[in-house]
Amino acid sequence: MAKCALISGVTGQDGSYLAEFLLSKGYAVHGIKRRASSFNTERIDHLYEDPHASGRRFTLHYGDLTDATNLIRIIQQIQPDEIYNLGAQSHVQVSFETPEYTANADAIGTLRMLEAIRILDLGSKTRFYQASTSELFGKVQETPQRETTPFYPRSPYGVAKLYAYWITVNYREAYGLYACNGILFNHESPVRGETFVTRKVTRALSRIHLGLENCLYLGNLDARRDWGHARDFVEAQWLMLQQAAAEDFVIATGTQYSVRDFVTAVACELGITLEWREKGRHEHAVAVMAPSDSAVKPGQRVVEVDPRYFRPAEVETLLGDSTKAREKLGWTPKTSFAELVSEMTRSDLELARRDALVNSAGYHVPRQHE
Ligand code: NDP
Ligand code: GDR
Repeated sequence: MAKCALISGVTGQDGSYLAEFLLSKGYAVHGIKRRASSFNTERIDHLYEDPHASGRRFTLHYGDLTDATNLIRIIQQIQPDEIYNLGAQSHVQVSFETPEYTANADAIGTLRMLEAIRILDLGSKTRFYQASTSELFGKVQETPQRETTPFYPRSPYGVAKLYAYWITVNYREAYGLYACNGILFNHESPVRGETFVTRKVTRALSRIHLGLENCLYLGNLDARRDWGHARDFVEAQWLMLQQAAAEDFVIATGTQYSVRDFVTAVACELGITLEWREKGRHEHAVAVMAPSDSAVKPGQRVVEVDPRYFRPAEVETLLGDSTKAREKLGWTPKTSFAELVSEMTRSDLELARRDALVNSAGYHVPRQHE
Protein backbone atom coordinates (compact mmCIF):
# COMPACT_ATOMS: atom_id res chain seq x y z
CA MET A 1 0.00 0.00 0.00
CA ALA A 2 1.30 3.44 -0.92
CA LYS A 3 1.90 5.73 2.03
CA CYS A 4 -0.43 8.66 2.50
CA ALA A 5 0.78 12.15 3.47
CA LEU A 6 -1.08 15.32 4.41
CA ILE A 7 0.64 18.67 3.87
CA SER A 8 -0.62 21.92 5.37
CA GLY A 9 0.80 24.89 3.47
CA VAL A 10 0.90 22.87 0.25
CA THR A 11 0.48 26.03 -1.85
CA GLY A 12 3.65 27.57 -0.36
CA GLN A 13 7.27 27.24 -1.42
CA ASP A 14 8.11 24.18 0.68
CA GLY A 15 4.69 22.60 0.21
CA SER A 16 5.15 22.57 -3.54
CA TYR A 17 8.64 21.03 -3.40
CA LEU A 18 7.56 18.50 -0.77
CA ALA A 19 4.43 17.45 -2.69
CA GLU A 20 6.56 16.88 -5.78
CA PHE A 21 9.12 14.92 -3.76
CA LEU A 22 6.53 12.68 -2.05
CA LEU A 23 4.70 12.00 -5.31
CA SER A 24 8.02 10.93 -6.84
CA LYS A 25 8.36 8.46 -3.95
CA GLY A 26 4.95 6.92 -4.73
CA TYR A 27 2.95 8.59 -1.92
CA ALA A 28 -0.69 9.58 -2.14
CA VAL A 29 -0.48 13.27 -1.28
CA HIS A 30 -3.24 15.40 0.23
CA GLY A 31 -2.83 19.12 0.69
CA ILE A 32 -4.71 21.79 2.59
CA LYS A 33 -5.32 24.98 0.66
CA ARG A 34 -7.03 28.13 1.85
CA ARG A 35 -10.02 29.62 0.17
CA ALA A 36 -8.91 32.86 -1.51
CA SER A 37 -10.70 35.26 -3.81
CA SER A 38 -8.17 34.58 -6.54
CA PHE A 39 -6.18 31.50 -7.58
CA ASN A 40 -3.48 30.58 -5.05
CA THR A 41 -2.29 27.26 -6.45
CA GLU A 42 0.24 28.56 -8.98
CA ARG A 43 3.14 26.66 -7.38
CA ILE A 44 1.34 23.30 -7.56
CA ASP A 45 -0.70 23.66 -10.75
CA HIS A 46 1.73 21.32 -12.54
CA LEU A 47 0.81 18.58 -10.03
CA TYR A 48 -2.95 19.01 -10.44
CA GLU A 49 -4.87 15.90 -11.43
CA ASP A 50 -8.38 15.89 -12.83
CA PRO A 51 -10.73 14.84 -9.99
CA HIS A 52 -12.63 12.74 -12.52
CA ALA A 53 -9.58 10.66 -13.40
CA SER A 54 -9.13 7.33 -11.64
CA GLY A 55 -6.03 6.53 -9.57
CA ARG A 56 -5.56 10.13 -8.53
CA ARG A 57 -2.62 10.59 -6.13
CA PHE A 58 -2.75 14.34 -5.48
CA THR A 59 -5.81 15.79 -3.75
CA LEU A 60 -6.50 19.24 -2.36
CA HIS A 61 -8.86 20.05 0.50
CA TYR A 62 -10.07 23.46 1.58
CA GLY A 63 -8.99 24.18 5.12
CA ASP A 64 -7.33 26.53 7.54
CA LEU A 65 -5.09 26.12 10.55
CA THR A 66 -7.38 28.44 12.49
CA ASP A 67 -10.31 26.00 12.11
CA ALA A 68 -10.03 22.94 14.35
CA THR A 69 -13.18 21.17 13.18
CA ASN A 70 -12.05 21.34 9.61
CA LEU A 71 -8.62 19.89 10.47
CA ILE A 72 -10.19 17.04 12.44
CA ARG A 73 -12.54 16.25 9.56
CA ILE A 74 -9.76 16.21 6.94
CA ILE A 75 -7.47 14.06 9.09
CA GLN A 76 -10.31 11.69 9.96
CA GLN A 77 -11.14 11.27 6.30
CA ILE A 78 -7.55 10.75 5.11
CA GLN A 79 -6.03 8.86 8.08
CA PRO A 80 -2.56 9.92 6.94
CA ASP A 81 0.65 8.06 7.72
CA GLU A 82 2.53 11.36 7.79
CA ILE A 83 1.50 14.97 8.42
CA TYR A 84 3.80 17.81 7.41
CA ASN A 85 2.67 21.00 9.16
CA LEU A 86 4.16 23.61 6.85
CA GLY A 87 1.23 26.05 6.90
CA ALA A 88 2.00 29.35 8.62
CA GLN A 89 1.94 33.11 8.38
CA SER A 90 5.63 32.86 7.58
CA HIS A 91 6.73 36.48 7.07
CA VAL A 92 8.70 37.82 10.03
CA GLN A 93 8.11 41.52 9.31
CA VAL A 94 4.39 40.96 8.66
CA SER A 95 4.13 39.22 12.04
CA PHE A 96 4.81 42.55 13.76
CA GLU A 97 1.71 43.91 12.04
CA THR A 98 -0.47 40.81 12.51
CA PRO A 99 0.79 39.31 15.79
CA GLU A 100 -2.49 37.82 16.95
CA TYR A 101 -3.28 36.14 13.65
CA THR A 102 0.31 34.87 13.44
CA ALA A 103 -0.01 33.34 16.91
CA ASN A 104 -3.35 31.79 16.00
CA ALA A 105 -2.16 30.16 12.77
CA ASP A 106 1.45 29.35 13.69
CA ALA A 107 1.20 28.46 17.39
CA ILE A 108 -2.38 27.35 18.06
CA GLY A 109 -2.63 25.93 14.53
CA THR A 110 0.11 23.48 15.45
CA LEU A 111 -1.73 22.57 18.66
CA ARG A 112 -4.91 21.98 16.64
CA MET A 113 -3.07 19.56 14.36
CA LEU A 114 -1.60 17.63 17.27
CA GLU A 115 -4.94 17.55 19.08
CA ALA A 116 -6.61 16.21 15.95
CA ILE A 117 -4.15 13.29 15.92
CA ARG A 118 -4.81 12.67 19.61
CA ILE A 119 -8.60 13.02 19.47
CA LEU A 120 -8.79 10.69 16.48
CA ASP A 121 -6.58 8.18 18.27
CA LEU A 122 -4.10 8.14 15.40
CA GLY A 123 -1.04 8.34 17.65
CA SER A 124 0.24 4.89 16.69
CA LYS A 125 -0.25 5.49 12.96
CA THR A 126 0.38 9.14 12.09
CA ARG A 127 3.83 10.73 12.19
CA PHE A 128 3.99 14.52 12.55
CA TYR A 129 6.54 17.00 11.20
CA GLN A 130 6.57 20.58 12.54
CA ALA A 131 8.15 23.34 10.44
CA SER A 132 10.30 24.94 13.11
CA THR A 133 12.75 27.64 12.29
CA SER A 134 16.13 29.21 12.93
CA GLU A 135 14.13 32.31 13.99
CA LEU A 136 13.83 30.48 17.34
CA PHE A 137 17.50 31.35 17.94
CA GLY A 138 16.82 35.03 17.20
CA LYS A 139 19.29 36.94 19.33
CA VAL A 140 21.84 34.21 19.12
CA GLN A 141 23.33 32.75 22.29
CA GLU A 142 25.94 30.58 20.55
CA THR A 143 27.49 30.33 17.07
CA PRO A 144 26.95 28.19 15.11
CA GLN A 145 23.47 27.26 16.29
CA ARG A 146 22.69 23.60 16.93
CA GLU A 147 19.87 21.59 18.54
CA THR A 148 21.09 22.44 22.06
CA THR A 149 21.51 26.20 21.53
CA PRO A 150 19.12 28.21 23.76
CA PHE A 151 16.24 29.97 22.01
CA TYR A 152 15.66 33.75 22.06
CA PRO A 153 13.02 34.67 19.46
CA ARG A 154 12.84 38.28 18.29
CA SER A 155 9.43 38.59 16.58
CA PRO A 156 5.79 37.60 17.06
CA TYR A 157 6.50 34.98 14.38
CA GLY A 158 9.48 33.62 16.31
CA VAL A 159 7.53 33.55 19.56
CA ALA A 160 4.57 31.77 17.93
CA LYS A 161 6.97 29.20 16.46
CA LEU A 162 8.52 28.77 19.91
CA TYR A 163 5.14 27.62 21.24
CA ALA A 164 4.73 25.32 18.25
CA TYR A 165 8.19 23.85 18.86
CA TRP A 166 7.51 23.07 22.50
CA ILE A 167 3.97 21.78 22.04
CA THR A 168 5.37 19.34 19.48
CA VAL A 169 7.99 18.17 21.99
CA ASN A 170 5.32 18.01 24.69
CA TYR A 171 2.95 15.82 22.67
CA ARG A 172 5.85 13.50 21.87
CA GLU A 173 6.75 13.19 25.56
CA ALA A 174 3.22 13.22 27.01
CA TYR A 175 1.37 11.03 24.53
CA GLY A 176 4.15 9.14 22.76
CA LEU A 177 3.37 10.68 19.36
CA TYR A 178 5.99 10.40 16.66
CA ALA A 179 6.32 14.16 16.39
CA CYS A 180 9.44 16.06 15.47
CA ASN A 181 10.74 19.54 14.79
CA GLY A 182 12.88 20.40 11.82
CA ILE A 183 14.71 23.57 12.83
CA LEU A 184 15.31 24.81 9.32
CA PHE A 185 17.49 27.75 8.44
CA ASN A 186 16.48 30.02 5.54
CA HIS A 187 15.89 28.15 2.32
CA GLU A 188 15.03 29.70 -0.98
CA SER A 189 14.19 28.82 -4.58
CA PRO A 190 12.76 30.30 -7.76
CA VAL A 191 9.28 29.96 -6.18
CA ARG A 192 10.21 31.72 -2.94
CA GLY A 193 7.59 34.32 -1.97
CA GLU A 194 8.38 37.61 -3.72
CA THR A 195 8.66 39.64 -0.49
CA PHE A 196 11.40 37.56 1.15
CA VAL A 197 14.72 39.26 0.63
CA THR A 198 16.39 36.79 -1.76
CA ARG A 199 13.49 36.65 -4.19
CA LYS A 200 12.88 40.38 -3.86
CA VAL A 201 16.49 40.92 -4.98
CA THR A 202 16.58 38.41 -7.85
CA ARG A 203 13.25 39.67 -9.16
CA ALA A 204 14.01 43.40 -8.85
CA LEU A 205 17.55 43.29 -10.25
CA SER A 206 16.38 41.20 -13.22
CA ARG A 207 13.69 43.77 -13.93
CA ILE A 208 16.10 46.68 -13.51
CA HIS A 209 18.51 44.95 -15.90
CA LEU A 210 15.74 44.88 -18.53
CA GLY A 211 14.60 48.44 -17.84
CA LEU A 212 11.29 47.48 -16.23
CA GLU A 213 12.23 49.13 -12.91
CA ASN A 214 14.86 51.63 -11.78
CA CYS A 215 15.87 50.96 -8.23
CA LEU A 216 15.63 48.27 -5.53
CA TYR A 217 14.85 49.43 -1.97
CA LEU A 218 16.01 47.25 0.92
CA GLY A 219 16.27 47.32 4.71
CA ASN A 220 19.14 45.93 6.79
CA LEU A 221 21.97 45.07 4.40
CA ASP A 222 24.15 43.77 7.24
CA ALA A 223 21.80 40.93 8.23
CA ARG A 224 23.56 37.60 7.77
CA ARG A 225 21.80 34.38 6.89
CA ASP A 226 22.59 30.73 6.20
CA TRP A 227 20.76 30.32 2.88
CA GLY A 228 20.06 26.90 1.36
CA HIS A 229 17.82 25.50 -1.37
CA ALA A 230 14.22 24.42 -0.58
CA ARG A 231 14.61 21.34 -2.82
CA ASP A 232 17.38 20.01 -0.54
CA PHE A 233 15.60 20.99 2.68
CA VAL A 234 12.29 19.17 1.99
CA GLU A 235 14.22 15.94 1.65
CA ALA A 236 15.40 16.45 5.23
CA GLN A 237 11.77 16.93 6.33
CA TRP A 238 10.89 13.54 4.88
CA LEU A 239 13.99 11.84 6.33
CA MET A 240 13.01 13.02 9.82
CA LEU A 241 9.78 11.01 9.59
CA GLN A 242 11.55 7.82 8.43
CA GLN A 243 13.61 7.22 11.60
CA ALA A 244 13.14 4.64 14.36
CA ALA A 245 12.36 7.38 16.90
CA ALA A 246 11.25 10.99 16.60
CA GLU A 247 13.90 13.62 17.24
CA ASP A 248 14.50 17.30 16.44
CA PHE A 249 17.09 18.34 13.88
CA VAL A 250 18.83 21.53 12.73
CA ILE A 251 18.95 21.75 8.93
CA ALA A 252 21.39 24.29 7.51
CA THR A 253 24.21 24.68 5.02
CA GLY A 254 26.83 25.92 7.49
CA THR A 255 27.76 28.91 5.32
CA GLN A 256 26.69 32.49 5.88
CA TYR A 257 26.36 35.60 3.74
CA SER A 258 25.03 39.11 4.27
CA VAL A 259 22.10 40.62 2.39
CA ARG A 260 24.67 42.92 0.74
CA ASP A 261 26.68 39.84 -0.40
CA PHE A 262 23.51 38.37 -1.88
CA VAL A 263 22.76 41.55 -3.84
CA THR A 264 26.34 41.72 -5.13
CA ALA A 265 26.21 38.07 -6.22
CA VAL A 266 22.94 38.53 -8.10
CA ALA A 267 24.22 41.65 -9.85
CA CYS A 268 27.37 39.74 -10.81
CA GLU A 269 25.22 36.94 -12.26
CA LEU A 270 23.61 39.60 -14.48
CA GLY A 271 27.03 40.94 -15.50
CA ILE A 272 26.66 44.12 -13.43
CA THR A 273 29.43 45.32 -11.11
CA LEU A 274 28.24 47.28 -8.09
CA GLU A 275 30.07 49.72 -5.85
CA TRP A 276 28.65 50.22 -2.36
CA ARG A 277 28.78 53.83 -1.15
CA GLU A 278 28.19 55.50 2.22
CA LYS A 279 27.05 53.49 5.25
CA GLY A 280 23.91 53.06 7.34
CA ARG A 281 20.64 54.67 6.31
CA HIS A 282 22.14 56.32 3.22
CA GLU A 283 23.99 53.32 1.90
CA HIS A 284 23.41 52.65 -1.78
CA ALA A 285 24.90 50.70 -4.66
CA VAL A 286 25.93 52.25 -7.94
CA ALA A 287 26.54 50.25 -11.11
CA VAL A 288 30.13 50.80 -12.24
CA MET A 289 29.98 48.30 -15.11
CA ALA A 290 27.10 46.70 -16.99
CA PRO A 291 26.79 44.67 -20.19
CA SER A 292 26.11 46.75 -23.31
CA ASP A 293 22.67 45.16 -23.77
CA SER A 294 21.62 46.03 -20.20
CA ALA A 295 19.25 48.89 -19.46
CA VAL A 296 21.52 49.68 -16.49
CA LYS A 297 23.94 52.51 -17.19
CA PRO A 298 27.26 53.06 -15.37
CA GLY A 299 26.68 55.53 -12.55
CA GLN A 300 23.07 54.46 -12.02
CA ARG A 301 21.94 53.94 -8.42
CA VAL A 302 20.38 50.50 -8.50
CA VAL A 303 20.02 49.78 -4.78
CA GLU A 304 19.06 52.09 -1.90
CA VAL A 305 18.34 51.57 1.77
CA ASP A 306 14.78 52.38 2.78
CA PRO A 307 14.28 52.38 6.58
CA ARG A 308 10.67 51.27 6.14
CA TYR A 309 12.08 47.76 5.73
CA PHE A 310 13.92 47.85 9.09
CA ARG A 311 12.30 45.61 11.69
CA PRO A 312 11.30 46.65 15.23
CA ALA A 313 13.65 43.91 16.49
CA GLU A 314 16.10 42.30 14.10
CA VAL A 315 17.76 38.91 13.89
CA GLU A 316 21.23 40.03 12.86
CA THR A 317 23.02 36.77 12.24
CA LEU A 318 22.19 33.09 11.83
CA LEU A 319 24.53 30.22 11.06
CA GLY A 320 23.53 26.60 11.50
CA ASP A 321 25.40 23.45 12.44
CA SER A 322 23.61 20.41 11.02
CA THR A 323 26.14 17.80 12.15
CA LYS A 324 23.37 15.78 13.85
CA ALA A 325 21.35 15.61 10.62
CA ARG A 326 24.43 14.59 8.68
CA GLU A 327 25.28 11.83 11.12
CA LYS A 328 21.80 10.47 11.90
CA LEU A 329 19.82 11.22 8.74
CA GLY A 330 22.68 11.06 6.25
CA TRP A 331 21.52 14.47 5.01
CA THR A 332 23.77 17.07 3.43
CA PRO A 333 22.84 20.10 1.32
CA LYS A 334 23.49 19.58 -2.39
CA THR A 335 23.15 23.14 -3.70
CA SER A 336 25.86 25.75 -3.17
CA PHE A 337 25.20 29.44 -2.54
CA ALA A 338 26.49 30.27 -6.06
CA GLU A 339 24.16 27.67 -7.62
CA LEU A 340 21.19 29.00 -5.64
CA VAL A 341 21.89 32.58 -6.74
CA SER A 342 22.30 31.49 -10.33
CA GLU A 343 19.13 29.36 -10.44
CA MET A 344 16.96 32.07 -8.86
CA THR A 345 18.39 34.84 -11.02
CA ARG A 346 18.00 32.90 -14.27
CA SER A 347 14.42 32.09 -13.41
CA ASP A 348 13.50 35.69 -12.57
CA LEU A 349 15.32 36.97 -15.65
CA GLU A 350 13.17 34.68 -17.76
CA LEU A 351 10.00 36.00 -16.09
CA ALA A 352 11.19 39.59 -16.56
CA ARG A 353 11.93 38.89 -20.25
CA ARG A 354 8.35 37.73 -20.64
CA ASP A 355 7.05 40.97 -19.08
CA ALA A 356 9.41 43.05 -21.23
CA LEU A 357 8.20 41.27 -24.36
CA VAL A 358 4.58 41.93 -23.48
CA ASN A 359 5.47 45.61 -22.94
CA SER A 360 7.47 45.98 -26.17
CA ALA A 361 4.97 44.05 -28.30
CA GLY A 362 2.42 46.59 -27.16
CA TYR A 363 -0.15 44.12 -25.94
CA HIS A 364 -2.30 45.76 -23.30
CA VAL A 365 -4.62 43.81 -21.05
CA PRO A 366 -7.23 46.29 -19.82
CA ARG A 367 -7.69 46.28 -16.07
CA GLN A 368 -11.08 45.08 -14.98
CA HIS A 369 -12.39 48.54 -14.17
CA GLU A 370 -10.63 50.52 -16.90
P1 NDP B 1 5.26 30.11 2.48
O1 NDP B 1 4.91 31.42 3.07
O2 NDP B 1 5.77 30.04 1.09
O3 NDP B 1 4.00 29.13 2.59
C1 NDP B 1 3.16 29.15 3.70
C2 NDP B 1 1.98 28.25 3.42
O4 NDP B 1 1.11 28.28 4.56
C3 NDP B 1 1.12 28.69 2.22
O5 NDP B 1 0.63 27.55 1.58
C4 NDP B 1 -0.01 29.43 2.89
O6 NDP B 1 -1.19 29.48 2.12
C5 NDP B 1 -0.21 28.56 4.12
N1 NDP B 1 -0.95 29.21 5.19
C6 NDP B 1 -0.78 30.44 5.71
N2 NDP B 1 -1.67 30.67 6.68
C7 NDP B 1 -2.44 29.57 6.78
C8 NDP B 1 -3.54 29.20 7.57
N3 NDP B 1 -4.07 30.02 8.49
N4 NDP B 1 -4.09 27.98 7.39
C9 NDP B 1 -3.60 27.13 6.46
N5 NDP B 1 -2.55 27.42 5.67
C10 NDP B 1 -1.98 28.62 5.84
O7 NDP B 1 6.31 29.44 3.49
P2 NDP B 1 7.50 28.40 3.18
O8 NDP B 1 7.01 27.39 2.22
O9 NDP B 1 8.73 29.16 2.90
O10 NDP B 1 7.70 27.76 4.62
C11 NDP B 1 6.97 26.59 5.01
C12 NDP B 1 6.97 26.51 6.53
O11 NDP B 1 8.30 26.43 7.02
C13 NDP B 1 6.34 27.69 7.25
O12 NDP B 1 5.70 27.20 8.41
C14 NDP B 1 7.52 28.55 7.63
O13 NDP B 1 7.20 29.33 8.76
C15 NDP B 1 8.56 27.49 7.93
N6 NDP B 1 9.94 27.84 7.71
C16 NDP B 1 10.34 28.35 6.50
C17 NDP B 1 11.67 28.60 6.25
C18 NDP B 1 12.15 29.15 4.95
O14 NDP B 1 13.28 29.65 4.91
N7 NDP B 1 11.37 29.06 3.87
C19 NDP B 1 12.70 28.31 7.30
C20 NDP B 1 12.15 27.73 8.50
C21 NDP B 1 10.83 27.51 8.68
P3 NDP B 1 -1.41 30.61 0.96
O15 NDP B 1 -0.63 30.12 -0.23
O16 NDP B 1 -2.86 30.59 0.78
O17 NDP B 1 -0.86 31.88 1.51
P1 GDR C 1 13.66 35.94 7.44
O1 GDR C 1 13.66 36.17 5.86
O2 GDR C 1 13.15 37.10 8.19
O3 GDR C 1 15.04 35.45 7.79
O4 GDR C 1 12.58 34.78 7.60
P2 GDR C 1 13.63 37.49 4.98
O5 GDR C 1 14.10 37.09 3.64
O6 GDR C 1 12.31 38.17 5.09
O7 GDR C 1 14.72 38.43 5.69
C1 GDR C 1 16.08 38.05 5.80
C2 GDR C 1 16.89 39.23 6.30
O8 GDR C 1 16.95 40.21 5.26
C3 GDR C 1 16.73 41.48 5.84
N1 GDR C 1 16.20 42.42 4.83
C4 GDR C 1 15.01 42.32 4.23
N2 GDR C 1 14.03 41.39 4.31
C5 GDR C 1 12.93 41.56 3.52
N3 GDR C 1 11.96 40.62 3.57
N4 GDR C 1 12.78 42.63 2.70
C6 GDR C 1 13.74 43.60 2.60
O9 GDR C 1 13.58 44.56 1.86
C7 GDR C 1 14.91 43.43 3.38
N5 GDR C 1 16.04 44.15 3.51
C8 GDR C 1 16.82 43.52 4.39
C9 GDR C 1 15.74 41.21 6.98
O10 GDR C 1 15.72 42.31 7.90
C10 GDR C 1 16.29 39.92 7.53
O11 GDR C 1 17.29 40.18 8.46
C11 GDR C 1 12.56 33.68 6.70
C12 GDR C 1 11.11 33.18 6.61
O12 GDR C 1 11.03 32.23 5.58
C13 GDR C 1 10.67 32.56 7.91
O13 GDR C 1 9.40 31.95 7.75
C14 GDR C 1 11.70 31.49 8.32
O14 GDR C 1 11.32 30.93 9.54
C15 GDR C 1 13.07 32.10 8.40
O15 GDR C 1 13.41 32.66 7.14
C16 GDR C 1 14.13 31.07 8.76
